[in-house]
Amino acid sequence: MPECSKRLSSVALPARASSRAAARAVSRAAAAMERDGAVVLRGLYDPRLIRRMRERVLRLHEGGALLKRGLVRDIGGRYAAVVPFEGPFLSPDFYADGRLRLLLEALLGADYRISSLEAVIARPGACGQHQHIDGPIRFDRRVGGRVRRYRGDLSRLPPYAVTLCVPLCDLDELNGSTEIWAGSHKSALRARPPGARSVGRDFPAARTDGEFGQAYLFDFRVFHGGRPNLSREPRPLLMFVFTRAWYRDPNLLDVRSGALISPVNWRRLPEKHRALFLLSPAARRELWASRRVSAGG
Ligand SMILES: O=C(O)CCC(=O)C(=O)O
Ligand SMILES: [Fe+2]
Repeated sequence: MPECSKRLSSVALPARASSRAAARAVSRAAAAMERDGAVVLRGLYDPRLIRRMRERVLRLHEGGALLKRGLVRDIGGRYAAVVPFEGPFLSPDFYADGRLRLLLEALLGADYRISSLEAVIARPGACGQHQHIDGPIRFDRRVGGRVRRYRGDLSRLPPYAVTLCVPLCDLDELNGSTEIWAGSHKSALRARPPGARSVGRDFPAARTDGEFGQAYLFDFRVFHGGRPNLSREPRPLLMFVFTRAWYRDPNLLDVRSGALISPVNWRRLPEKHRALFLLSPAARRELWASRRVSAGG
């Protein structure tokens, strides 16, 4: 494991999105995302809101429903499960905070979407996660029975997906934060992606330890991995993924959607926020639905 030699930039967000100070903080955060592929955000959410989200996630975890109904992956004592937009997660302060919207628009364009909301629970004893990126884009083809890899360099592309991590507890040495190799997002889409050893050599590893209330945002292309949970408590972390409107997260290809909202709650969403949820099944139009159509009409 490489030495942890770097701290990520940490940006304090002022209370009001419409202030000059907010615009400056957002542009500092966007610059850190460009340079490091990750940034720590302070003051994004009211700790009371995070506490309500923590209670809900832990209740779903302890009762078993999170694992049973929402499971997306479960590896080495760490599982990720979809969390529906209900209760505290339905608060616009959570999904459409004005400062967050400004930052996401600066990274992903004005028509970005919510791709998924997951909780990642690292159980006591969970292993360290292998170093990975969350969603590569590849343009392989098969020609004459042989796979042809795309040889071009895509490393200068702007971001197409980002994850906002909201720890639902303090993160420390013992319970395991997310380790992020700062700056490595620029290398992930090279014609030849780097291996773990060269990522460890070329980019400093930064941890995201911090007190309850901080959040961190990272580019899908940055190399990262969850650290082991050596404590006696589960470590709950929200991973809230936003994407450009056209991008589909390969981690979700075998589940119906990672952005779940009931039809009733969808109809109750403020009109101005509905487009954020267009990837959820409740928002999608049915065409030729559930009716057998005979050729004769
Ligand atoms: O558990 C963590 O800290 C990170 C999890 C993660 O990167 C993932 O599940 O893709
Ligand atoms: Fe990941």
